[in-house]
Amino acid sequence: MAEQGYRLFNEGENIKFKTHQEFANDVLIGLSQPLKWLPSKYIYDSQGSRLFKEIMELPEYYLTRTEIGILESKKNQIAEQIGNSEFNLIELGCGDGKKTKILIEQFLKNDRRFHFFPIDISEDSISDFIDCLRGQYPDLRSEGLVSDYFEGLYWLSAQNHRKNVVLFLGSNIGNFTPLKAGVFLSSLWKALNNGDMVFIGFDLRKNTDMMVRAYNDKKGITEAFNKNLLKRINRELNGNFDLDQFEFYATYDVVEGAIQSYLISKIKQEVFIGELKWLFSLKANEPIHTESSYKYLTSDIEDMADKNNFEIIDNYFDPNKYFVDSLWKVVK
Ligand code: AVJ
Repeated sequence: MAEQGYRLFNEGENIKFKTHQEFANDVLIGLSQPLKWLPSKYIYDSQGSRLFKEIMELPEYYLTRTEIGILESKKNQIAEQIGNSEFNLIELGCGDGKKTKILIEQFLKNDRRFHFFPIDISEDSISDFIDCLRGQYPDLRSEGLVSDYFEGLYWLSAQNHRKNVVLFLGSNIGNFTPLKAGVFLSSLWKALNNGDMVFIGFDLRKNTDMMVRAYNDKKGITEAFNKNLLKRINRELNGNFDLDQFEFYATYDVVEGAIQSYLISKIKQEVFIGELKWLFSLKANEPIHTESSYKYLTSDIEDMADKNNFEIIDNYFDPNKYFVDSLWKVVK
């Protein structure tokens, strides 16, 4: 196992250069469309991740608090459903770890034999997360994988034949369009073995006001979080966006079942992106789409599991049915 507690994939390849080129490319493509858009995954640089941590603590942002409540009250049941054999606990993306720690502590308490592998493309996030876990749980066997989700999963399956339990918490799946969520789930199924499990968090459809408020907090943290996309383009691609000339707007699309977030140009303006040597125009009141956060019906979740050959083992709801953590088994 690597000394520093994590394993780097793509060694020899310049991953930072590649990520930078992809960012430049995606910005050029997105902002060239008739309906301009930017991929939300680029919000999460160090500043964006810090802002997201603040969002998780906001009174309006019910998601994190609700999921923590579910994990706290169902952790015993969840541990039982996962079964008694030795397993790999794999987390896709490392959040702040608060939720993961609830499960890890439960498994340690029950003397379960497991190895923890967080997978994330950011070396800094993995390194911080592993340091924190090793400090807090000296008995935990853990190794971070700095890689693409699927690259990490395939590597793990080739390393050992333990059962895999994959965590994808926080309704992170909600950033994918239904089409992309389908591609993601079928890739996940392919990368796993018969009997492996996935544990996925879904934010459920509910009162529209409550959902809209969660993405329009009073302190303006969500606005800063979305605007971080422009800030990042300014810093990394030498852009000259004036953040004050954009209005943040997040609305619930009842038909799509998604919160759609936008940055709307307040004025007719031109923006120059130095690295792309590109000057482009925005009309007054023209939107840039920055994020979709899908909300689900329980029937959507059943359909997604069904379609992709997963069997639902159990659904863990909070008392208000705001959120669900769904435990699925791979059927091959
Ligand atoms: C991390 C994707 C689950 O969509 O609710 C929070 C991100 N965006 N506030 C979400 C987010 C605005 C969040 N996810």
